Amino acid sequence: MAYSYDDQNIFAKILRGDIPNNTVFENDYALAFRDLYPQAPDHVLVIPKGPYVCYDHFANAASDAEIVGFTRAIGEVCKILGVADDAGDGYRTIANSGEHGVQEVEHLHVHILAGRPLGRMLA
Ligand code: D5M
Repeated sequence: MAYSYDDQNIFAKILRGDIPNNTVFENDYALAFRDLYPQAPDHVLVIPKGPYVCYDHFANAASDAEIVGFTRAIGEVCKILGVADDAGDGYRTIANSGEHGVQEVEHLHVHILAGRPLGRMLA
């Protein structure tokens, strides 16, 4: 079944400039901004600019350019946060999807958490 995208979700409004955000990085295909309710000293959300609900939607429907641009944005944010390469202390990426993934906002977003030991977490 295809995904239906609700363009009234909060991240669509951020992309349209209807509500403000604390931007960390932007390119043609992605926007990265600080999470409003940070769970770590650095907590950044990276979203594609296209209308994708979750990761599998994006991975299956987005163009190669969108996928590359989005992935590069994650790499750039890691550099900006100082967690890229061997020099950094590490970080965690999470993309919650659907009901079981407890996804609140139905526009794909990858969380990047850094700045403290994050503990072991697989679920
Ligand atoms: O996470 C959704 C995340 O989105 C959650 O960590 C809060 C964050 N959030 C909600 N509204 C905003 C705004 N306006 N700016 C920044 N961050 C926001 P999920 O993975 O869907 O549970």
